[in-house]
Amino acid sequence: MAENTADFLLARLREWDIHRLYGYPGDGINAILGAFNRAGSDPELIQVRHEEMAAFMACAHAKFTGEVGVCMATSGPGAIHLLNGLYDAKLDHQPVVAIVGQTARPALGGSYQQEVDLTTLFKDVAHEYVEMASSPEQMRHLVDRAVRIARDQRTVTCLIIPNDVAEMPAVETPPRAHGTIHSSLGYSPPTIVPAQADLRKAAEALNAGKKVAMLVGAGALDAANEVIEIAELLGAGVAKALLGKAVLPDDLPFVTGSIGLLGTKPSWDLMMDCDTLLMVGSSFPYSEFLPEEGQARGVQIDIDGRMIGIRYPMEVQLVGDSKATLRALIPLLERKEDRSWREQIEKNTEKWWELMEERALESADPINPQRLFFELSKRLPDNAILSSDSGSSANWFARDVKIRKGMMASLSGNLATMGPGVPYAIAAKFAHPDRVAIAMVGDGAMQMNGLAELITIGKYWHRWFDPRLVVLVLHNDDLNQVTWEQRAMEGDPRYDASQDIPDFPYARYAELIGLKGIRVDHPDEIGTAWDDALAADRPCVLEAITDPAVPPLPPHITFEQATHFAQSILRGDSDRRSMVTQSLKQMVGELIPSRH
Ligand SMILES: Cc1ncc(C[n+]2csc(CCOP(=O)(O)OP(=O)(O)O)c2C)c(N)n1
Ligand SMILES: [Mg+2]
Repeated sequence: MAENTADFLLARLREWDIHRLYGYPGDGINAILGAFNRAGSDPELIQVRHEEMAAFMACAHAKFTGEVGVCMATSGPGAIHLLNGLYDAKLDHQPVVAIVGQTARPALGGSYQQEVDLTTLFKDVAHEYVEMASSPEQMRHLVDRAVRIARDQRTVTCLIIPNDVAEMPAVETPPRAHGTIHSSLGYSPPTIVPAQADLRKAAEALNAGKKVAMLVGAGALDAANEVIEIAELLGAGVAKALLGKAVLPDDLPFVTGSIGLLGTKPSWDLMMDCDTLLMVGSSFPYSEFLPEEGQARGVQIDIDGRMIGIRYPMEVQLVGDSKATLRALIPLLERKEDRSWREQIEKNTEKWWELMEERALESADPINPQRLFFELSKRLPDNAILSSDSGSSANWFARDVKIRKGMMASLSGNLATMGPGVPYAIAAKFAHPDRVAIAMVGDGAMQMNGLAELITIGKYWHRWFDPRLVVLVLHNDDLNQVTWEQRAMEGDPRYDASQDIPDFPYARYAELIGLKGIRVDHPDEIGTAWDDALAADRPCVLEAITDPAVPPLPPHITFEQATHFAQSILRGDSDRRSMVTQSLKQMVGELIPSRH
């Protein structure tokens, strides 16, 4: 029997198979912390440096396990700190429960210290379910509903628990009386398959096409075999949205890699030339990278009816599980005998990887960032879990990292917030302590929060069966992604006041707190640096001094972008000389036929 309501809260979470929460203390949740103390280590509380990190970790837990992630913070400031990480989870459709404290009930409404209207604050991010406990009888159904709704809706839910309610004696079973709720544990997701008539319509469109393009996203992560089988039948190429990077390995010849601004040329060609588009589990947003309206017949599969038919006018819209729906489609599809489209895609893709290698091996001052990702690809340990931050690293992660079967990879896809790189890797280690985690992070993101979270790594790494967690830091003293956006989108020169960031010794700092630190400033050292980082007996910060003048080029350059680029030079960009040299070097490979 649980002692008080806080003990019962933890007991109920345990019954839901939740054994780890990420959080930070405060007097709004002291009763819950007391219950943690009594609970031993089940559930365990992982203490972060900032509540936003706890929310990122809960989100990453969901992404890397498929389970519900849980984070916890105190009332007022702690609760407010969670928000950005919770939006990351909400926008990427991850089930996360946030548990926050609140001022004791007798003081509510009294402008009491740290009193914030939390129901209103969380009403947007947790709009599917945000509730405050005002009596112990509610605790059972509040937990049951918060967890179940998070899973069923793949979203964020929130429980607000005033500290005095948490201290009250538990009521595990509410009295059978008018005005009480009698809830239960458990949730099994249904398998949703569209109606046969709709599947037949989809098959008719796909069978009629001569040039089929597939685009897969995070919704297809457990449907790799089906995606491959259908791509084989249809002679299709497959492009991957950023969150779907791990759907298919990059060593398959018909996988054209990522799509969009961070995407590849063969993905661009695939979309521009196709006559049929099959989109599976993706809400990839940029229409200019999809076929023109009317160019292709569209078939879309998504588990969420709200996400159907909003990116491209789709002829057949199938609401269903990607795996089950693709499985049901397979018997209706005819194998395309003419393989010339497929052969063209494979040729384009092969050429692209050659170009990637050429670009990566171009010299820079001192290190060309692409070289780091190119060298990493060759050395990626089996089953590695990769995370990227938002910044130029996301470009190289998307384009240059050759992912293999069995790996996982994620980033903040839809919110595209800075900051998740390191916390995602930490959550990966807690969820899979026997796998290597690798975070790819800019120096701006390290200074924003990554450096502080290295302290969390320092606190916990001894617990991990395999202690290897590598944080690659792109040290370019620049907020580079935005610097290039200022040039290419606005035609503005680099605005030094907003873009320069302070120099900092990332590797030395890692050593100072007991981690391994490696600093590289010469391209010839990169291979050995990765070997050492991946062979280390503890987490490692691999700090690479990279050249901010290497452009994260989109897969094709529009006339408008080229004009803006020229304008930014004419308007006196502080880095214009090296930026022009590097841009030319990077584009040469595309203009001159491959040397291979
Ligand atoms: C919280 C947040 N603030 C600002 C941005 C806008 N932003 C996107 S990338 C970026 C620069 C990141 O710089 P850094 O981490 O140094 O990576 P780099 O691009 O230099 O490799 C900025 C400011 C954002 N996405 N999220
Ligand atoms: Mg930077």
